[in-house]
Amino acid sequence: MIVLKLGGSVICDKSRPFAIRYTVLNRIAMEVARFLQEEKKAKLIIIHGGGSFGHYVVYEYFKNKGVLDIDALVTIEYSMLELSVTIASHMIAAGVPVSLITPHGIAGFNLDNSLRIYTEWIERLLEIGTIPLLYGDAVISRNGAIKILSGDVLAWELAHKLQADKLLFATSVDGVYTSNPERPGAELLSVVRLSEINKFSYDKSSKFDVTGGMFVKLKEGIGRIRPGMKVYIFNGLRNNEVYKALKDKPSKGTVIIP
Ligand code: IP8
Repeated sequence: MIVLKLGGSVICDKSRPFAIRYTVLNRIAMEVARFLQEEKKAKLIIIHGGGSFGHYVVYEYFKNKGVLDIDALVTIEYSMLELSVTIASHMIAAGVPVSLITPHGIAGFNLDNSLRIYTEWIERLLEIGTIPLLYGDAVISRNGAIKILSGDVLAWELAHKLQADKLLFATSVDGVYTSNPERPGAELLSVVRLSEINKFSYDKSSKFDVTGGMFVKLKEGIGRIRPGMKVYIFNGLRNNEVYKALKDKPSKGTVIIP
């Protein structure tokens, strides 16, 4: 089974609120469709990030109110659902039979901050041949606190719990760099060992990013990666790269190992 996480900065222009990159989305939908035509038995889950929808709304609530209240919860949920419906419609139009699942209905946090996801119906949906589509969302914890569940965390957790063979992170950069890739001297790493990630220094990926960008993507793998799970971080803005990663042949990128 494969878990594919489409980064929010791949499907959206994160420098502008509510801006979807329709051309990229179309292309990726076609690449996934091509893969599924070739690999008819493949089991795939797609997860997408908050892009300039979720991150922007959370950022605005924090800026104006300092906390996430019920109004924030339902507005974040709604804006993420809007983004996801657009992604679902492009996928379905390309022939990718996605089944859209709202994460706040099946996931939340325990009091110790561990994530709890009800996965039974995701597994059934996979078995009958649909492609479950989920996303980073606003969820609640057992004491009613409102929290942001990053799509990266969701991707790692589902890959771990459902024993995925492959976890693919399509991002807007070529992989993991030694520091923020916009800084001079940052070098692309072909392999990253999760036990060594504290060596790197990262800034947030953009002004609106509320879940921590690349560092969180890596950190959340600790304890969730298992030997034999192939984990790639690659550039989903490059043509055919999602297809190639699905086929196990990304042309450039970073392999993550325990
Ligand atoms: O972009 C964040 O998901 P991510 C989701 O995968 C929200 O970290 C609601 C900001």
